[in-house]
Amino acid sequence: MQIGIVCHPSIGGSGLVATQLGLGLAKLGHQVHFISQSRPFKLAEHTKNVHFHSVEAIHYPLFQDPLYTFALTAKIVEVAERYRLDVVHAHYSIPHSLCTYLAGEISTVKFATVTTIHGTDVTVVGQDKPLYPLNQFSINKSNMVTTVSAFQRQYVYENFEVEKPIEVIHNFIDLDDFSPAKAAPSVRRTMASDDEKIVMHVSNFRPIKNSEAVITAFHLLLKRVKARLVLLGSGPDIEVMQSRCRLLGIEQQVTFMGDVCHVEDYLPNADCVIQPSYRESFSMVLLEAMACEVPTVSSNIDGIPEVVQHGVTGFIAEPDDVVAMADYMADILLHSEKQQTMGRAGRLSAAKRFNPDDKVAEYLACYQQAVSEA
Ligand code: GMT
Repeated sequence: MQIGIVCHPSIGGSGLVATQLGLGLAKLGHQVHFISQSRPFKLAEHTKNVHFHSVEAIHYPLFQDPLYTFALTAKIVEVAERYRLDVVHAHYSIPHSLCTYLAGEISTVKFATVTTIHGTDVTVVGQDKPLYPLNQFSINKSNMVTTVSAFQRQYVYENFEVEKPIEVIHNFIDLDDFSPAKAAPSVRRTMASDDEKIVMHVSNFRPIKNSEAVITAFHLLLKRVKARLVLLGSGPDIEVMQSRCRLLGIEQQVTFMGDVCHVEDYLPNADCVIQPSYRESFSMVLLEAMACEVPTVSSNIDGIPEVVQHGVTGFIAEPDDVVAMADYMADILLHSEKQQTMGRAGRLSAAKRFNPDDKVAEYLACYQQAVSEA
């Protein structure tokens, strides 16, 4: 098939899933065309069967903004006509789903459309009043709609008037990429001293990630375990977190790493991952930790219970129950056998339930159905 994939290129779950999917499809021999503002951060150059089409902003003195949505729509039309695309898959509905629909109306080559809803495109951004009807319209116009958890599907049914069935295809993980075998003492030593346990948190530090609970639970943990909190990523709440660390007098035990392109080099060195988000349609971070044999302590909201098996691969609690989270972390960090058993169970679960081969096959079946319905 000739497949177009429209995604956000920056560091984040939806672009990552789109990239992994495209690479999986290319491995099967399909021609995959990524259409995005810049090269998705995990998309290497010169990959067989993979093409990257950059969306150039439209600059004209009359316009105050670069008309990105028009530029994207025009690029989808151009790629569809030039390569005779069979299907265009929009990851994250805003603005990709509507641009894909418009491109389909304009293009002289007819292609099927698939939209994957990733989370904040319907729970946060998608709830924005002016955007809501556009989002609902484009979701309904897609030939097929998928989302990443059963929770997320139910959310869409309850909050949007959706006329068609939504298929759940869970996210997936490459177990070679995310592996305990990548744990490296040299990397670990850059983050913590030998006698410190490493608690890791990976985030875009937006309010829904509940950064405050990370710091408070870690502060409670420090009363029982010698540990270091390593924070990967950047975002608007970073400064608040830094001042909270200073206020609690724990700044020497917390390392802010900033954005890293290769989370897989850091995660296997962690002893436990904390993720107390208020919203999480799935949480790639938790799945990545599981693949690296790192037990997780997280909130129990949205799609998380579909990923984490409580008491088996990690522990879940109410997002603001910092006492429970500190207790769970202490339980993991003070009992190395438990840490190992849970870690192994996590990787096993990732291999069984979130396997790339199975998920790529599910998306392919979805494309075939979309083509037959277009
Ligand atoms: O978590 C974010 O804020 C980023 C967002 C994204 O679009 O990259 O992540 C969403 O999609 C990921 C991939 O499907 C999911 O693993 C995340 O749980 C989801 N985030 C939310 O629902 C808040």
